[in-house]
Formats: sequence, structure tokens, C-alpha cells
Amino acid sequence: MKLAAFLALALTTAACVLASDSRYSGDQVIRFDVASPEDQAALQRALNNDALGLDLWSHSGNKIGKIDVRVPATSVPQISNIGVAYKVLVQDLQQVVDAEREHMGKNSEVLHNSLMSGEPVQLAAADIFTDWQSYETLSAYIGGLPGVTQLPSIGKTYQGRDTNVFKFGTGPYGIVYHGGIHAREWISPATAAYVTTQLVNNTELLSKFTFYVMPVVNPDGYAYTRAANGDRYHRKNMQPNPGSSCIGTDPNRNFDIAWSGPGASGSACSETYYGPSAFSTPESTNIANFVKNTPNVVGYVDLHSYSELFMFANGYTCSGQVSDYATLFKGAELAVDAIKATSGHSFKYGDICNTIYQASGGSVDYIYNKLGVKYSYTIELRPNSAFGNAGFNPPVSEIIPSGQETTAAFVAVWNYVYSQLSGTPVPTTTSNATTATAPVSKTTSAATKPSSSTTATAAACAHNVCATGGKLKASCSACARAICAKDSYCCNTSWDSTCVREVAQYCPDVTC
Ligand code: 0X9
Ligand code: ZN
Repeated sequence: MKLAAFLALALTTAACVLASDSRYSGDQVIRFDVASPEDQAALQRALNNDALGLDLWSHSGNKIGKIDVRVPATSVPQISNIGVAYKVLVQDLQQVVDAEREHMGKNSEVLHNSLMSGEPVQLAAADIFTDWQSYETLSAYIGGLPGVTQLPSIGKTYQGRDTNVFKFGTGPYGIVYHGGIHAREWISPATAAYVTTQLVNNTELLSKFTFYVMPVVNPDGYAYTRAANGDRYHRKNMQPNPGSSCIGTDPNRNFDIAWSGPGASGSACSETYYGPSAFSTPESTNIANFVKNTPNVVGYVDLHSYSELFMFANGYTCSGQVSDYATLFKGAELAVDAIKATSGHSFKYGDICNTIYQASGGSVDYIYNKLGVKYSYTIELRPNSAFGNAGFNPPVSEIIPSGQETTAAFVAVWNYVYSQLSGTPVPTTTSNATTATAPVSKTTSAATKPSSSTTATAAACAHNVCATGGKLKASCSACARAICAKDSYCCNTSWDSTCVREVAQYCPDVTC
């Protein structure tokens, strides 16, 4: 960067820092220890009390447990009146915001400004994942990854930004994943970008699936959380609400599924405001239209933070289970096992309503129930608490570990999905200008996981070992011989899903 330009930029940045407000001065993040239904009711009453202005940040896996809440400075003296045991995790939230912004002023903002001024900039992973990058930087980075094509925008946001979508892979089945439906959850766009960096090199998955990634589906809100005079903890989109000074609708309460039902609010100032009508936000409409108009979409992931949860439909009701519950549960189990093996983190999993809370008008419920995308998931990424000033402000050193464990989850779940689908006919392709589906090829592998009742032998055949016939045969030679005796196809060709199914049939001791 030329010196003059650099100085101008440095001055602009300094001016912005000076102009920055201190709206979170004296705010605290409190971790409540919800130990009983009475505690739960007391905290719920406090959360519903608009005068206190509490902001729910994290969730306990089963609703009894530790729950993080941001308490505005004016309500701090009343915390003990809530009657639930607590400890203070963050003493003064403004200090956390200021430290984060200072780091960005020297890193992601410099990169962003160089990019916007048209200077040639190098967008290497080593530069990208060391800070919270802007929507524009993440988009330029993803668009430059090998094998990635940028498709036409999936639609404008309220403020007129394009919603960028990138495509890669040649497989017959479509997977859509996105970050940033909630503006303040910064690890979500960063993780979407990191996962993409890894998946573009996974030739096996790329032959099975065509991936579509939207790094930030609420870029207006995201820009507002990043702006020096913006609001770091803004969650919703940027649509104004007539008659109210509160900005935004929660796009994840605005889908046309049980819209305005339980777990969503009709108050414009609520963080879960469902908006004036279903699909009143362009952001939720854009996602729905894109999934609807893209052929053969079998999978969908909506990335959120934080709490470390891996979930699927339903969110709008806690009664009953969706018809694919067992399959979705198995996929989630494989994903969280892969996370555990990668990072040691223990994600909880299950249906949204029973795992986190009741939430109507959500993306996963709509895409699963109304668009029939069976393998629809939502992840609450790391961290699992606001301890150590983390929460929505984890240190930048968390970006790569989050990306790594989420990549492991994706690989596990999509290989499982492929093994499920490969036993069934490939869905019919409809024409769509944005999508070129590859010809359907014969399955070459299948990865499944032993059931919980597996034997020691079965464990050796598990998962990625199953995915390669050679290794399976080596690990389970007796079983392989039995299958070969019955079905020479498995001996002579690749060890595909048919052969894996025959494990169950011919080798009762081995469940692959
Ligand atoms: O409340 C939400 O929208 C999500 N939690 S968050 O803290 N990130 O805001 C949970 C979303 C559950 N998913 C759907 N209902 N689709
Ligand atoms: Zn969220």
C-alpha cells in the first residue's frame, strides 16, 4: 500500500475509533445456574421483562444448566433479585468490544480497505483466518479458491447488498450451507469460509456432492456489527420497524413455518421479532428461493453460534418427532463424534426444540418440512460459554479450530448422507440456470458407522475404514471372504454400499 494511502487509512481508522460509541459500558455477561424448573421459570420471567432488557446469549443443552445472559449496565443492580444463582463472566463488556475492534483496526479493516480501494491484495488462508473478515473480504477469498464459481446473487438484502453464493463440486446431490443469518455470530461466516477452504480439496466428497455456500446471508446486519459506530451485538436484519426505534426482524423467525408461533416475538424490540408477515425479510426469502430453485438439494446447514449444539427439525414444536428423526439423529451423532475426535469438544445434539428451545419460523424447519430437504441441520458453533470473554467474542485463535471441527462434522455427515442416498434412485434433475449437475455415476464407496451395539471387530471396520473396501477387507478378512463367496461383485469391484449392506447380512458379528 502506498504511504499516503496508508496514512489516510490510518487516520480514518483512528477517527472511527474515536467516533465509536460505548453503548456496552458497564454491561455484564452473567452465567445463570438454572438448577430447577423454578429457576427456569424465574429466569424466563426476567427474560420476558422488557424493562430489564436482558439479552439471551447461550443455551444449555437441556434447558436446565448454565445459561449466559447479557445484562445492561442499568439492570446490573437487579441481577440478584432474579433469584437464580449466577456468576459474572464479563465485568465490562465494552472492554471486550474495544479490544476486538483494536485488533481489527490493524488487521481485517486494513485488508478490507485495500480490497475496496482496488489495490492488488493477497488473500491467503494465513491472512484470512487470523481475524474477523468483512463480507467483501470473505467473498473475494472464497471466490478465489480452486474450483469455486460465483453464481449470480441469490437476491438483494434490505439495504441492497447482493447475497453472494459460491458453487463447487460436481456430484449429483446438492448441499447448501451458509453463515451469518444472525449478525453478531461472527464465528459463523469465518467457519463457513474455513470449511469451504477444506472441502474444495476433498475430491471424494466433490464427486458425490455439489456444494453451494453463502458466507453471510444477513450481510446488512453483519456490516452493522462491524461498523465502528454500529452495534456489535445486533442480531437481526436492518429493516426498520414503523413506529419503533428498534431495528430489524430476526430472519430466523421469519420463515413461513409456524410463523409467529411459540418461541418468537411480536415485539419489534425483541431479538426474536418475527416481523410483520412471513417472509417479510428479503434475507429469509432469498435463502428459501435459492434452495427451492436449485435442483437435487438434499442437505442444508445453517451455522450459528454459540453453545456447541448440532440440531435438526423440529424447532416449532417439542411434541413428537419428525419422520426422519432416527436418520437425522444418526447423522448428528456421526458429526459430533467426528468433532470430538478432532478437537475434543463435546457438542450436544438432537431436535431443536428439545435441545435448545422452542423456536417458530426457523430456517431448518421450513427447509425440512416445506421444501423436503431431508438432511437439514443447524449448528451452534463454539465456544460453549462466555467464560474468558468468549461468547460472541472468541479470540481469533478459535477460528481455525472451529473450522477444523466443523469440517470434520461435514465430512462425517455428508459421507453418511451419501451412503443413505446411494441405495436409492438419484432424484430427477430439473433445469436451473445456476446449476450444472453431473451425470449420475455408480457409487464407489459408502461410509456408515457401527451401531452402539457393535462388537470390537465392527469398530475396526467403522466409518472411514468402511469407505475403502481394501481396508475393510484387511480388517475384517473373514467377513470379506464370506461376502465374496456369496457375491463376487464385492470381490472384483469397489466396495460400495451394496457390499456394505451385505456385511449386515452375511457377517452378524460385524456391523459396518
Ligand atoms: O434462536 C435461534 O435462532 C438459534 N439460536 S441462536 O442463539 N444462534 O440465535 C437457534 C436456531 C434453531 N434453528 C431453527 N429454528 N432453524
Ligand atoms: Zn443464531
